[in-house]
Amino acid sequence: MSKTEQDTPIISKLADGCLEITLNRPDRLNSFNVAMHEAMAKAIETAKSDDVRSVLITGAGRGFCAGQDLTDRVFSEGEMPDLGETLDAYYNPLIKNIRALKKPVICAVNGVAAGAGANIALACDIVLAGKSAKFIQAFCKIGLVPDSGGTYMLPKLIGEARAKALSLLGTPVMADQAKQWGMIWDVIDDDKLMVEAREMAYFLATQPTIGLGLSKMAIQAAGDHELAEHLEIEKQSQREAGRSDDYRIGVKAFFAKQKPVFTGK
Ligand code: T3D
Repeated sequence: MSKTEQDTPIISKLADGCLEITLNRPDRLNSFNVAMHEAMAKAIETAKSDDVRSVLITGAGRGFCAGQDLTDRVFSEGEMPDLGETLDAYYNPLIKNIRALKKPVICAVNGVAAGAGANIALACDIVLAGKSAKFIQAFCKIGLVPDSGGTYMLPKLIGEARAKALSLLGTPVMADQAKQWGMIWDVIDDDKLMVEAREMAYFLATQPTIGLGLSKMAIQAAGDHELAEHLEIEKQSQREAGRSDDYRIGVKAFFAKQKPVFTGK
């Protein structure tokens, strides 16, 4: 890591259509302060560009992210914080942006993911975790409520019973358990996590981006509609995908028995 990178709370690198975003405050387990939020917002803006066809989010050092930096939350007697302001300004836009990116977002959880850190990971499309990683809804330990989409995603992913127990007890969930419950996609040996996560992210950056983005959006919208209404959404999505260059490229390559070279258009 260069000297400049050491001093920057978010490292973002674009190569071959894949934007790799590294949370980089390892001494504080990559917890979020304002500077890191602002740098993250910039990285997510970059992710919206058509040049970016997949995104990989990970953390530097031994942790993924410990949520809010609590050193910024030591209040003087009588001071009454409005934590809704931070959610409005930073956490909520981040989660909405990750979900709205019309391209795959992979999260490589390289260590502990606590508080908002856990829920930022769960907002991503494909979550890979290192064997030693764990997920902690740490909010209850400090009198708060799971945010960053935690109370929305957890019941969807693992059901209400587990979501409530994790949120009320703050029990850590190890990577293997998270996979078994369907909270994440896969568990990888710690020393192979980044190799496999990059392999997946770079592969996805070569795939038909429009179709993948539409698939992501349709799946995310599924819970909001009746079947008939949702079939309409699929129809519209298929219409749009069918007009993409990559659809034509895919069909042509199929009949030519060749590997398709998708363009993301
Ligand atoms: O406030 C708002 O704006 C509302 C939004 C809230 C969103 C939230 O995320 S609230 C929840 C905040 N996060 C937490 O409550 C988690 C706090 N951290 C922990 O519980 C533990 O650190 C972990 C379970 C994550 C990891 O434990 P362990 O034993 O592996 O590491 P450690 O020794 O506790 O932490 C290592 C260092 O990181 C340590 O610093 P030191 O003693 O070496 O100088 C520790 O203080 C620091 N650290 C860890 N988490 C945070 C942190 N520093 C600031 N803020 C943190 N969240």
